[in-house]
Amino acid sequence: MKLDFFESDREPIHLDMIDADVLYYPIFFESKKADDLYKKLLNTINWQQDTIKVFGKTYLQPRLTALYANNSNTYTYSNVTMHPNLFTEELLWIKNEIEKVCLTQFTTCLLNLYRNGQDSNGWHSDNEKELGKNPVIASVSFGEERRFHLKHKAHKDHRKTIQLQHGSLLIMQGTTQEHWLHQIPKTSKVIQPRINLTYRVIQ
Ligand SMILES: O=C(O)CCC(=O)C(=O)O
Ligand SMILES: [Mn+2]
Repeated sequence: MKLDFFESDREPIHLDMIDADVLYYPIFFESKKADDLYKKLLNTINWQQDTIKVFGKTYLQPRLTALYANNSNTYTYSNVTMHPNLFTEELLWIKNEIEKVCLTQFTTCLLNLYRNGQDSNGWHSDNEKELGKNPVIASVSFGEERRFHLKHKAHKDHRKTIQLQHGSLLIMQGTTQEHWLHQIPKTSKVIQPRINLTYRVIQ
């Protein structure tokens, strides 16, 4: 019997962080599968660019986003309310793969498309009320590698940087969102697009 591609080799790295529980699987999807998913998502997702309000001023969000779910529950952050599309076949397949290691039944996927190095995601926690306390956030990356920064809210010298590689999975759970912020900074390098999927539970 042929086993599913290296399912048994999926090994996470536990990040050494206080007040947090963060796991990183550098190779969660093998590279050919990751290439196929990247192309399919880039071309079929209903990408949108929302206007956000920061300190009373409106800006175009510095990336494209989309919301998919198996229910019709909306998700509101930075004064933007997103309405979900129904999960596509690929998003359901990925959800099923990550649920093998997460023990969480995700309802929703928020997608980000960083078109180039000028696209970014500012410091924030995933702490919206829809997510409840101590949410499990499963974050999948395809395409260009980008730096992911984490910093502790109270201990400013506690910082982490991870290069989120093509086909990787990062899981943030426990008290991570309560105590830490994260961001994807801009880069002046000329780079290719990156797609990020964060699976969440929105009741
Ligand atoms: O692009 C990423 O890796 C992070 C995305 C993120 O933090 C979010 O959408 O809340
Ligand atoms: Mn986030």
